[in-house]
Amino acid sequence: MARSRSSGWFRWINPSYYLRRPKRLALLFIGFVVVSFAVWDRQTLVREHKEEISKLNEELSLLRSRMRGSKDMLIDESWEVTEKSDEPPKKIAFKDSPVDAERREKVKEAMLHAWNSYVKYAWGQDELQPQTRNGVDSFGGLGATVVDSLDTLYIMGLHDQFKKARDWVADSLNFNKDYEASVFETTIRVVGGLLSAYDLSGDNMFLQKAQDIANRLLPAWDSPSGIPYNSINLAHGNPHNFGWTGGDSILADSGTEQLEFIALSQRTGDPKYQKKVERVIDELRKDYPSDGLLPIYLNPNTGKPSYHSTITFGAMGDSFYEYLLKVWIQGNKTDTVKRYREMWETSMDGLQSLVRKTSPSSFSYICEKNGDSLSDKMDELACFVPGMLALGSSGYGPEKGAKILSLAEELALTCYKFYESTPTKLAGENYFFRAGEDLSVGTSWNILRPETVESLMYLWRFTGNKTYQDWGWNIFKAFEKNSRIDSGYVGLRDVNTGSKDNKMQTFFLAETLKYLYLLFSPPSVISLDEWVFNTEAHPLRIVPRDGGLSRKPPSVTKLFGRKQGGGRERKIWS
Ligand code: DMJ
Repeated sequence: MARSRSSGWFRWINPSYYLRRPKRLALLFIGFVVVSFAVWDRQTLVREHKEEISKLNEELSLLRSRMRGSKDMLIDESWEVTEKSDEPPKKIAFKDSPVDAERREKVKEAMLHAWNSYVKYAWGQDELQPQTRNGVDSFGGLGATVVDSLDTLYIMGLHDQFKKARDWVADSLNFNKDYEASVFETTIRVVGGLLSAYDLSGDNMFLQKAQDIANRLLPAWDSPSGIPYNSINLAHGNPHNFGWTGGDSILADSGTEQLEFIALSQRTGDPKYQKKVERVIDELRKDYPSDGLLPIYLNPNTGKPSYHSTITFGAMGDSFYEYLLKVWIQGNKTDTVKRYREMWETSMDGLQSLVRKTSPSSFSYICEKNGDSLSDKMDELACFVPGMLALGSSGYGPEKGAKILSLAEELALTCYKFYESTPTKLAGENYFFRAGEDLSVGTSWNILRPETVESLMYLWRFTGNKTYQDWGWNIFKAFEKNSRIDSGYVGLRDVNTGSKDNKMQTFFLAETLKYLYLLFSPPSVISLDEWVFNTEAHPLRIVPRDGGLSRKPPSVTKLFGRKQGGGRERKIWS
């Protein structure tokens, strides 16, 4: 006999069964809630666990990279590193040493000499001409040396000098100049310098000044494509491109304002700066080449690259690639900025296709590319690449990260050879690589550029290998020997003969001396976890990108006590 539906198993899924038995209904509901919670909780745990594993892997990759070739590594005894991937690594710390302290004091003294010479002979003007002992306004009279030096003075603990520079900015810096300014140079030196001074000191005056000059630059982005025109009159606007580019915009000049303008939006609460500069990257991303390599000219009307022009990591290309990585870092490496990292990784694959080795010594170098052909030429400017690769290496998985760091180390060696191979031990502006000759100087001037010591600073921080400090020290000694004169520092017209030019470039104070100083300082001084350097070596504090725009940076750090030149970071307000 067939069992009735209500007496068989079917009654358990019949709603009327429960309506007649409310207690069972309640029990069933409670059971449902408990099971749902358990499932949700489990899934959350799994997700968190995965995130944790990915973080640990990143850290592991970094630590493994640091262990490679590290006989000279400065690992504090209280820290341990393990080779086994199943053992969680512990953090590396670097020891300060008397040698480091002595070296950074020497660099600080060099900064004082450069600064005092500028104050004495060129105060308030853009650049010092040390041989003729006068100043020259090569950036429209914006006190470029003062603004570019602010953060270096601060970081080195040169407080009186910083105060003098600060007061000049507050009282005398006037941007209302009938001058055709380079949007790129003005952004990286002036906007970057002022923002960095603001982040370090917390003095609101710097932020107001940065906003003033940025407002004057902003119409440069009003092109049909959003790719900026590279020159603008500071008093009257009227953006345009330099005549010598045939109306095109330059890649580096168009893609090297993102850090500064995003930082400005974060600090003022006004999104207009960020919008302009992010549109540039979004425009370039639409048709991004599969090798990530863009030529140096862009059409501001169509937003398209001019593919007949050169592809290079040197002049006019360089910092576009640098900023893809650094905007990702500035944005806390979140999903919001993931596209920057993706573009950067694509470009780094492209970069590897340009790497060749010299003969007979197998030094790695980066070629330039014209159409389909590679030319065996590399600018010293491209020597920022090893530092950039080191900085970006930890964002890869362990294997790729190690490979990228290894390439960084190979390229850094080549850049050091640029210096070591000349009679003055200072690098020329560019190099050619002919079979059987390794490397030979092309353009033979040296204008006190920072790129190689910048890379040495990153490599030392990421590998702990003291060799990079020693190389930096050798370069510093060569500057002291060849470029230092009684009235400042000059470049060389020719690194073979040592004949001198008549200019103390502002980036010597902003970058070269700062990176050298940091090369001999503990990594906690301007920690790379908290700061990101713009391309003129101005550190910008990393703040939450999506956590609301703040008027003040979240905390400001006083790096050194008044008297000493070294030590731990100390918060002065937060
Ligand atoms: C600096 O102004 C910047 O580093 C820029 O990115 C490249 N050129 C100089 C230094 O050489």
